[in-house]
Amino acid sequence: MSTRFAAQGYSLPHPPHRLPVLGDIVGVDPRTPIQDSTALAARLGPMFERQILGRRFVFASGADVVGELCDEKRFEKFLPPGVESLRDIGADGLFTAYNHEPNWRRAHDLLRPAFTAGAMRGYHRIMVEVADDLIEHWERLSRNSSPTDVSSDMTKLTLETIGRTGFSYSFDSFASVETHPFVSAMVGALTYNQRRSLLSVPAFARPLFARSDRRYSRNKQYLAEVLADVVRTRRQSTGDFTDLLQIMMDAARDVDNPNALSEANIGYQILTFLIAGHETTSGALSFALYYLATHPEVFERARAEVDEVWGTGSPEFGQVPKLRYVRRVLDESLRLWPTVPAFGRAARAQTVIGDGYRMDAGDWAVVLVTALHRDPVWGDHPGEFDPDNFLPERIKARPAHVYKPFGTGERACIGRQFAIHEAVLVLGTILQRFDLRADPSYRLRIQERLTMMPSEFRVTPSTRR
Ligand code: MNH
Repeated sequence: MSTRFAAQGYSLPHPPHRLPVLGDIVGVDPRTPIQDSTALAARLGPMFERQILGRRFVFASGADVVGELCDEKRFEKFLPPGVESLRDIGADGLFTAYNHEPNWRRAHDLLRPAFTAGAMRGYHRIMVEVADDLIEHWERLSRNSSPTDVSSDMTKLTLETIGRTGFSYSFDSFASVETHPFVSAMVGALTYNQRRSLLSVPAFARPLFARSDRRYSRNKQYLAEVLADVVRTRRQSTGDFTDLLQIMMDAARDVDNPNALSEANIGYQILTFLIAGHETTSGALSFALYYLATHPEVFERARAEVDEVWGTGSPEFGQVPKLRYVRRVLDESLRLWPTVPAFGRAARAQTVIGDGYRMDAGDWAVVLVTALHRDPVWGDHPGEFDPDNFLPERIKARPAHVYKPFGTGERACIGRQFAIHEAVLVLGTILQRFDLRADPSYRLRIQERLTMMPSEFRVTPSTRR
């Protein structure tokens, strides 16, 4: 029996009966597991089993079965191997905590107030400042007609935003052409853990991996240094802070606070937020910009809305959610490329789902969100980009639980409002200021790391006259 699953209080999964099974595929490409499984879902149906390097996975992607898996009374969050492996970095931080770990509830209750719709008001000014840094950067590019890598710039922007809003800590991302070393260390560490979770290397073969093991230690060490610097910087500062870090530090000092977190756990939360708070939004912005740059009629309509609602000035807080069409562009981009492309669900007790699949207590399935978002409920051409899929009447006409970019239930994304406010603000700002030219021969390619990102998608921004 595998101890990693035992840690979540479960035995090894017994996949439901009568599922289409695809035997171990020799040529599993570790670079594209999500895209390959999404293609398989279209062939194999709403629920199927796949062996990946000797390990069984049950994938669910049909609207009906996913609807059932999202029933919180019968199912709960599960950490599939690729996510569980990230516990080496995130431990019992919010994202990677097991449901039964007390620090999950503590941190959730402690930080939840910092993520309400009202709390976004407090982040707005900083988000505008960071968007201004992007404008400055893109105006320089515009003067030289230089193309720029969109995912790389969006990563700078979102890392800056979570750093400054959550921790009053700047990475000075725009000061350098290069991606900040925090990002490379993070991507390296996450990828290493995920690959390692799929490929169980026997001890005798471990020396073959000595180099990547060493690189991993270095990356982990670097993440720990950034973490220490975030905390040290705060301890050395005077002034009134109200950010996530301060909420956690104040609670830790308050002996009466039932949600006080230990110093170690605060560290895991910091890393969790620095990672979860930027990588996902960066991908979402990059995909939205890809669709805007390649769909002129959508671009014009979105820009007309920005001109009408914002005019030429910097937006007030309340003007951001008024960009209804820009929001639909974002929603539709996250439909086609949900940047967190899968999440795990486990049965709380024995149950039957779909047309007679039995799941015992602890059996788990991976919801393949990319495939769910291409279910026939999305129409005859689910692969096509159409922001009007998110017109209110169309949303109402679809069943619940067919759109899940932010997960589901109690363990759904705590940063959803944050991400949406930031992304709509930034897309609006770009539409307001720049024309975008993409290489017409570019075909969307996707890099799968913890999340999905467009790969090598470049635009040349030019300042609007
Ligand atoms: Mn986020 C959980 C997607 C932005 C912080 N996030 C999740 C989950 C999904 C998700 C899906 C649930 C995963 C699971 O069930 O295993 N998150 C996104 C997407 C975006 C996003 C697609 C942007 C777009 N997330 C953000 C931002 C923050 C954040 C921004 C922080 C500022 N997310 C989290 C945290 C969790 C989470 C923390 C874990 C919540 C919990 O389990 O209590």
